[in-house]
Amino acid sequence: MQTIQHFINGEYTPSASGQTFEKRSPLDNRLIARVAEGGQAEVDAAVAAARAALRGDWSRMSTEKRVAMLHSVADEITRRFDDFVAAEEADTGQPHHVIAHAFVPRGAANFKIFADVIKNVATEAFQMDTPDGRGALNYAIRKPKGVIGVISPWNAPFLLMTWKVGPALACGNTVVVKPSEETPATAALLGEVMNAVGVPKGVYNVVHGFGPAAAGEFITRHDGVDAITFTGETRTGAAIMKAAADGIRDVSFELGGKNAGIVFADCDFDAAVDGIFRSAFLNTGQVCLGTERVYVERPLFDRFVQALKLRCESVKYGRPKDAGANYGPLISQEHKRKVLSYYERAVAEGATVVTGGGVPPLPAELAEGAWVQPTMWTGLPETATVVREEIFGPCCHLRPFDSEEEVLDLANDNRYGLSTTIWTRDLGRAHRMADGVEVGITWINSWFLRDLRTPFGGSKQSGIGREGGVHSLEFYTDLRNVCIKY
Ligand code: NAD
Ligand code: 6OD
Repeated sequence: MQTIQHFINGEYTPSASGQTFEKRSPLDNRLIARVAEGGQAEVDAAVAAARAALRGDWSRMSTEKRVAMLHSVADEITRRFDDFVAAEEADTGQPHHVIAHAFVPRGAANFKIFADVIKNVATEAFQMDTPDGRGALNYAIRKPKGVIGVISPWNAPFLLMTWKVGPALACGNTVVVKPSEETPATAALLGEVMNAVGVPKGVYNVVHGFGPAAAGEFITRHDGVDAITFTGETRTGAAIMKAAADGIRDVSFELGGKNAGIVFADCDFDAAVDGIFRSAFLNTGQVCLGTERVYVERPLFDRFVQALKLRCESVKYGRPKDAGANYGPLISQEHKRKVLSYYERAVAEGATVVTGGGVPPLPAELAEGAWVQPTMWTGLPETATVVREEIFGPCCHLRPFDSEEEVLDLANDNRYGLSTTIWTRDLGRAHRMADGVEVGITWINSWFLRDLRTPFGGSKQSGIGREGGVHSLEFYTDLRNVCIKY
């Protein structure tokens, strides 16, 4: 069994109290690690290390050297690729191909893209008239914001944590990371990478532990933390915003979603079935950008439901590296209970269960894992709980529609506004729909296709701010104006 420690000031360390918590495998509920449980003492130590590093070698390092160092971080992640894949597989139980082809390579890319952004970005300048006719020049400079608290979730742990750490470090900040208690492994492993490539001590710190009244909250309330970037549930975002308000700390939030998939009758049918299947069931439905509400134009509805059902019923359950396995467990027993309670609620509220709805039959060695079936419902009104609330599991409700106007109203009738995937061959309609949906990210005839230079974030209650490319600089730097009188 593994022991996972904090990474503070360049060193792996246990908690001062000696306290640990259990990490169990989602595959079979086996105990796989004991993780140091951080409290105020560890957060204080990590913040002190991060503040000291801000004044040390890190702040004196030229941009060119910092950029080169972040490229080295990415290269070292690639060199240690198998270790990162194994760590993520152990924490999440997701299929090898998802982790190896999508999640871990993004961890490396998250350092490279922001290193390149910072190398190439310009700032604005304005020449102005003055009463004496001589004029003045204004120009803006960007400085690191300081110590950034990074609080990340469990669903794509390495991708989502590095998506924040990459730009934070590229902009010259230092970080204190609190990974999800469900997925501590890759954040810990990244400490080895930082040391291997010579990132100064204290630049990257990790404190493991829980959220409310624990390490997570202590970071958000710490006077030595200048800003908080958070990915997770909308409810948690509200709690963090309250904590950050006391210190007037800036926040960047990527929050929940209840995303609509919209399929028009003129779509490429096979591509749409495949796209909606991936968007609803990849990572066992634990993707913030995933689709839990599917609207299909009426002439296609029955055929579409049958085709998606077939895909759901042909998933292969298994361990990450089992031959052919393409479907993993949920992250934990707690999340399994939550998702199954929504499955029961759907039936209680009158859903027709097209497929799934429970726990799959599994070999004895997986029986204790956090497995649930991919599930499809039809027949519910838009007011039903499973149509309104984010479930974050492998399930979706499907409903027919008759017009663009109707489906736009249906799609927008939700407090969330993260993403939409729209399937049509009509270019004009694609543009009209993209213009009308109230979300931060729209995909047409695709899903989760990412160009890391683009603005990424949620509208309505799905987030605050945009990250990606130069947009990340708005949060991770302090933009200051200098006015020079001629
Ligand atoms: P969560 O909000 O429960 O936890 C996220 C992190 O916050 C964890 O590290 C947790 O320990 C910490 N935390 C919890 N309470 C806290 C508090 N009071 N103060 C400080 N930290 C606290 O989310 P989760 O269950 O880990 O992740 C799933 C959620 O994340 C879903 O709602 C999903 O939509 C969302 N998500 C959003 C995006 C996005 O880009 N918009 C991406 C991934 C996940
Ligand atoms: O691609 C990204 O940058 C990103 N933040 C993805 C989020 C996935 C949510 O589960």
